[in-house]
Amino acid sequence: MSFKPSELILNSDGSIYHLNLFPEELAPTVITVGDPERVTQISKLFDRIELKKQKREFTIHTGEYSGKRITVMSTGMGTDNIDIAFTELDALVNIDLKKKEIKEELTSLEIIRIGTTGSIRNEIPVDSFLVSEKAIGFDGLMHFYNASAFLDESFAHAFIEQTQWSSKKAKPYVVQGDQDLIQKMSSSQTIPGFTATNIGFYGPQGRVLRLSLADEKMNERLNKFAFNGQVITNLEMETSGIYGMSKLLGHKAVSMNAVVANRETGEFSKDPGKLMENLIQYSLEKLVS
Ligand code: R1P
Ligand code: URA
Repeated sequence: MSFKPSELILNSDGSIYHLNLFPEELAPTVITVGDPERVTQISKLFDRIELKKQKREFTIHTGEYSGKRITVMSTGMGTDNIDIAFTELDALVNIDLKKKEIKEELTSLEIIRIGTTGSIRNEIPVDSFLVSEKAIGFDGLMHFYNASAFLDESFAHAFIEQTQWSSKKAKPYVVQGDQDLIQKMSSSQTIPGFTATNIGFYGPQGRVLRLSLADEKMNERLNKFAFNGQVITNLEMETSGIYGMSKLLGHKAVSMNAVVANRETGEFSKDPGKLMENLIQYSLEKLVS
């Protein structure tokens, strides 16, 4: 089967539509970050940089760190961008862009998100590192795909019941990260977490500035929720999409979080820049260890 031009979209030079990249420009290990400026913060630690590209929110550098070829790219904020970024990353390795056909032999990428998060638990303080073992997505992305084979339905069901989740919102979905990669990136310096991903930073994460919330008790209910001994630890905006798209496409993913805020204590990191710098250094070292 050959893809129609409207489905697999290429730029006039033959690169993939949004990422603006050619297959040979992508490394087998990909670090994704929300903030385009974080790409430079990471690639400046590389021993060499072979490529720099930028289109929309996607800033992409490919280079080498301690002998490992790595692509670092920004996705901007939210799982809507993750759908685009991950579909095109996969197309770069698993679709022959010239023949417009799926390759017979598929390649699995190693993908590491390095991002910020807000803890919803007293015992997970600001300035700590959290590795997401699982994610619960409130974003609905997985419901557009045939993902039933790996979504944890009993967990999602328990969550809906316990939190009285409104049916006006997308049905939550529960998905795991890659166990091997999680293990590789974890240590005594990291806290294991169960991450909730939502579609916004303010109302969707229970923040009130000038607008009142549809459910003022949402964060309290998230905090109280427990199933099979597991509790939700933190809130951010990409991990469920990253884990879901990776499972669908056959890639390995882990989400590394710098805890910049604690929603229980009301604290925010006094030096989020340094915290991120430390998480980047930690993650790069773990990746090549
Ligand atoms: C919100 O401030 C952003 O920060 C977190 C959230 O997931 C969202 O993208 O991640 P990044 O620091 O990677 O952007
Ligand atoms: N990123 C988020 O999405 N939420 C927070 O509270 C902090 C960082």
